[in-house]
Amino acid sequence: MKPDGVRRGLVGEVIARVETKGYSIDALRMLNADRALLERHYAEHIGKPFYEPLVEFMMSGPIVAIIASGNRVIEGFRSLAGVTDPTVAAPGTIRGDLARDQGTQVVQNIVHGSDSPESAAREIEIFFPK
Ligand code: DAT
Ligand code: MG
Repeated sequence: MKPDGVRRGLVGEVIARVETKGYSIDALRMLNADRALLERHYAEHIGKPFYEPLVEFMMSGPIVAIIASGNRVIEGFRSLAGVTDPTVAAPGTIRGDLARDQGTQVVQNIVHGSDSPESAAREIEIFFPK
């Protein structure tokens, strides 16, 4: 969960959607991400025009890192989340129901979701270091 979701009191709502879908919540951690952590997390976006606003936004308040599990959970969570742009994310999705364009340089869209088993493993290591 990104800072906008936490600020708006939507942590419970998002977790409920994940649990209601049938996935398990295996770990939860609230934290304030720093630049070094976000540089690792968003390495693929370094150099893009929205990278710096994205990092600033992600440092603007606490976030909640969650490990969820279940068959095809990566695909299933991305479906629950909806597409990146909340204006066009389908109603019924987290982004479609709970977010909108705020006129900011970076899209504020409540949640991040890993996009492959490899990125999930990498991101779990970043947010839940051994
Ligand atoms: P997603 O979060 O749907 O996986 P992404 O990995 O392409 O999307 O981008 C990461 C975040 O960066 C995204 O949630 C919001 C922001 N973002 C992506 N593309 C953007 C754009 N064209 N303009 C502004 N912000 C953008
Ligand atoms: Mg992504």
